[in-house]
Amino acid sequence: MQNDLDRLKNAAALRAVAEVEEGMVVGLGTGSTAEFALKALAERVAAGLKILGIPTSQRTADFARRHAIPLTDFSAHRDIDLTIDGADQIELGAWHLIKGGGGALLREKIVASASRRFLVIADNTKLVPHLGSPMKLPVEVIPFGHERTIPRLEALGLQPELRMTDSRPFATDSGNYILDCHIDRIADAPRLERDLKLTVGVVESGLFVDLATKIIVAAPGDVSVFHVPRK
Ligand code: A5P
Repeated sequence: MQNDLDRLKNAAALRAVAEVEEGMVVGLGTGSTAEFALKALAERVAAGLKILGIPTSQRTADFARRHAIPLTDFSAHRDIDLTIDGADQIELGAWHLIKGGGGALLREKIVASASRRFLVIADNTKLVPHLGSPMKLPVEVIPFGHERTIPRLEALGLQPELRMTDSRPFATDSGNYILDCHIDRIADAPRLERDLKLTVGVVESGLFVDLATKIIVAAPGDVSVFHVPRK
């Protein structure tokens, strides 16, 4: 049974999957919204559509295999035609994103950056005037010396907290840790992204700046599509 939020996620997902065409290499996102897109894509594949998917996480790879979506990787295809993924927050107007609530931000960013078109799908609760609290910014860090990375992030105005699962640090698909960083309001996302990229110990941040090319947001009774020109 779908609840109201699921219906919105599904509506956004269906709108995005309608853009997938025969022969495409498709980036497959991670998370509950992306899984609605995977199910819709699987139905089109079962009906004869020929595509190849590049998953953004082990979880998505497993889901895609269970739903008979054929997979490929960067050794065979360096460029992705179109990627469909969710987001934790979407900044209205600037269209920067926070991603990584599911811990897949590193592969998600590699896949999004390799994509000609990056479609972000969400329900309208994800749309915010400014990125930041109450959503924390996930930052993937190397486990070695992460205790030293924490104060470097604090110096950038963040309040990092090591993500835990079953009383142990959460490990990403690449074996790294996640620091979930509280910040009241991200006033300048491109600058924070640059600062994070220059921080020793940081692998990747969950800030997705100037990556989305289309934002699809479902609200009750209405799906809005925002086109974002690439800079
Ligand atoms: C996974 O790491 C995330 O970037 C997800 O895309 C994001 O957390 C959105 O997930 P939901 O669609 O489950 O809200």
